[in-house]
Amino acid sequence: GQVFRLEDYRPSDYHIPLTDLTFRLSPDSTRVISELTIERRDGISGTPPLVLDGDGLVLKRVELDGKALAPSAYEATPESLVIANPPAGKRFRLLIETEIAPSQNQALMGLYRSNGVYCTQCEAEGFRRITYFLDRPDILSVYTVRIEAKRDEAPLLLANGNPGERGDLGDGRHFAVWHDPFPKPSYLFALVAGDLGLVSDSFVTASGREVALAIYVEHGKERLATYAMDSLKRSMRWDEEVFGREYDLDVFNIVAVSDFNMGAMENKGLNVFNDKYVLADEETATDADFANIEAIIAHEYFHNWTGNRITCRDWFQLCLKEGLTVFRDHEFSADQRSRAVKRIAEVRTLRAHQFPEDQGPLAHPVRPRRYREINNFYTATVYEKGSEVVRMIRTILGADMFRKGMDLYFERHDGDAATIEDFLQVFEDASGRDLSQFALWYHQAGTPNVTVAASHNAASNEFTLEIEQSVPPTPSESRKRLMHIPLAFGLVGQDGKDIAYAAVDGASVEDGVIHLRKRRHVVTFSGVAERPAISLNRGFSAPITLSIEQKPEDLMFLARHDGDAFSRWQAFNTLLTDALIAATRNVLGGKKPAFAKELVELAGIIAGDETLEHAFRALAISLPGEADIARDIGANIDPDAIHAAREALVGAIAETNQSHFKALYEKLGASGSFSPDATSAGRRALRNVLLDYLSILPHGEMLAADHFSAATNMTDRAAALMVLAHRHPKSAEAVNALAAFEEKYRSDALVMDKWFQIQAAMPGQDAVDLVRRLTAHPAFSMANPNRVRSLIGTFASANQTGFHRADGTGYKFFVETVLAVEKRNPQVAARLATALRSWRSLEPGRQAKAREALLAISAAENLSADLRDIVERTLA
Ligand code: HT7
Ligand code: ZN
Repeated sequence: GQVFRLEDYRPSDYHIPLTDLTFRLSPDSTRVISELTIERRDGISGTPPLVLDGDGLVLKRVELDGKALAPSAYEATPESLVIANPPAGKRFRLLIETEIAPSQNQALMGLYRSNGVYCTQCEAEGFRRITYFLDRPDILSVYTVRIEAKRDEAPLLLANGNPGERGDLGDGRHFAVWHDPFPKPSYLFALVAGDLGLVSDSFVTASGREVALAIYVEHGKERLATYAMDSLKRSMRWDEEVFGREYDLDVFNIVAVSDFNMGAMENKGLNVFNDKYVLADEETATDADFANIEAIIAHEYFHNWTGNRITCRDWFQLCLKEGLTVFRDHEFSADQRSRAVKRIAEVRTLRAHQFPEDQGPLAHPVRPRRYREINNFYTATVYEKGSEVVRMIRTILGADMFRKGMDLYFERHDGDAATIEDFLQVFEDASGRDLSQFALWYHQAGTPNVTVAASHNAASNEFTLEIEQSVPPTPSESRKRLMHIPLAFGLVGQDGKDIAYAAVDGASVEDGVIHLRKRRHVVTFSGVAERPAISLNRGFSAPITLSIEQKPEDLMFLARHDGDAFSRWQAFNTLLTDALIAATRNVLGGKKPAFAKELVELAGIIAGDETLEHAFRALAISLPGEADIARDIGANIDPDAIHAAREALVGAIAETNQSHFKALYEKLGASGSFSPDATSAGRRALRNVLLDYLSILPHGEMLAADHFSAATNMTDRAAALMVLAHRHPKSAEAVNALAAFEEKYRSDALVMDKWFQIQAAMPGQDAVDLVRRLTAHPAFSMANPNRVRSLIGTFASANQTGFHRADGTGYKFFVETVLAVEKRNPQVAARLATALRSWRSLEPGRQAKAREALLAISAAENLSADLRDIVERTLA
């Protein structure tokens, strides 16, 4: 396939200042009439050919300046429309009529139907599946859209911008016109037409303008959009208060659809959402679902300024909008909830998804330099590491200077299709600082490692850190340059307080941050009388791995006393990880895993520490997952040994803290009335982690069954079901609970996704047969991305022992399924296939079988560009 390169970027010869679209909607044959005002770019000499992008299009008519174009004057294929000799004048009008079949569109890109609702998804290159266009993000156009449809089939007609004229067409058809005054790229185009229920509200902006808010959902589900609406209003206020950004249209519409390739889409004034991230009540959604809804509603809303008003010059700049918008939604959630707990959750996600990407064959810079399939670059690196890079800019500049830089960005680039260079420049200009070395975070792939050795000289009252940075090689980047790494730190004294030091030598240290720029720094703090415990990378100030020899007693101390909540969590997590790695070694050596008494007792102390938030305690005592342990072991992975080691530690902690945990579990008791707020959710989280521990003890299945039947919300019910299914799969309690859940929720697709997920993650040999059987369940469908991700995606990415079964049957099933999904939806299939990206870390037997599976996919006939790209890079 074709390779696209950053250095090949050229501005287009033509612009499209105005785009007028008419849609005559019909499921099998929709007509799209596009009337474009086209302008030659200043400075272009002659009349270069006009080459418009298409994808699977059928051309019906083409006119130039009101006259039919002679067949010899253009060349149309499904993939392009070329006009060899456009008019010599500066401006001309081109009319293009295409025919498309939304009902046949299973890839869910372009115009398709979800549950009878017409909807669109145009990012990244879906607009070219609707009409021929300069389908690239630097072509900004003002759109006017007229939609015509049968009134009974589609009483609701929506597009971007503000509503205009509407009326009857006779014949049972009607029309509506929408106008979006803000020039936008084609990827932000959207249209929705169907019969949907409405939740409406309004918002008055800081400058006093009233905005009509609407969320459209399936009829009868309006009540379930309450939390989403509340999240939207809080997001709008927050962006005014924290970034000085106001909303700019008269209306803001959100539509929830049940077939969607990703989470949601920020189309100007008309966000389209996967209904999973809109619909929630306590009966059907977990606390995690509520938190996700809040975060994704905010994320898409924040795109209005970071993505829409200022968009990307080309797709290499994707992180310009995505990394920045993730940073903004992280900050929003931190302000709405507990900042410390939010930060820990972010870091866990980054390590679980981005670190394996950065450390495997699919590694790429936050701003990639080449791609074959842009859909495969909506990655954890672009999004999550992209957000970490913005966070580091704030750490380096400080909050005030960062805000000045952001203000300058909005002022200077409003209406632009911008680049990462533009973004970095505003911070340099606002602060006067040089960010050229820092810019490597955008350009260089791989997770930097920082090695630290500490020593204390009691005679001279000096404390010294020897720090070294290295960046491991990644595909096509064997030699790496030195990075600017902002390392937040504290020296913690015996009273638990940070020690003040007199002076520093060897690196620049500002406001508790060591700025590493060289390969090696020897940093000496003077005036340090007692040996401190060193707390490093506080708040996870840089997305790195740290290698530091720390005494277990120092980590124990930091786990109790570090003034930085993130580092306190990290200290205990490091102790748990070290213990689990040692236990895995024991299992592999045929020995029984053993754990330090102090460690298992400390879990009990943290669980009961009333000075800490419940949610923090829940996170702290949750053991690293099997995939986390595998990642930290790094090579020669045997998932069965890891599973056995982890279960042994669960057992050891549960036994030692049995009565304490039981009392705490009782005390936390079932709640009264439900609230999705962070404090209530934290209480439930702690109680459910305690249930997980207690369930491993004798009669644990009975406790879990009681928890299941007493549950008054989905958080508790799903937690109990998971404990039963994973820890006591053969028990009557598990069988009954799974059946009861299925019976109760069989007609609620989003709740059934939880039922699929729980079973897909059941550890052990039997999972593959179970998952295969479940693909025939009436609630499952290979055509729906949410179902596929819940059952197949969970099995492949969250079931270490089941998927990586030593005999390779997990992989065989995976190959069949990925290829079946690919026939309909290449994008979803390609994403599924990334589950094998860490195959080289497996032990040799599994490694060989995983490789065979990847080869089997790559040998399949008519492989899509999406899947081929992932599989070939994974094998390379
Ligand atoms: N910007 C949106 C990305 C997206 C997307 C990309 C490719 C294919 C389908 C898609 N749906 C949404 C989502 C976001 O980051 O806000
Ligand atoms: Zn986004």
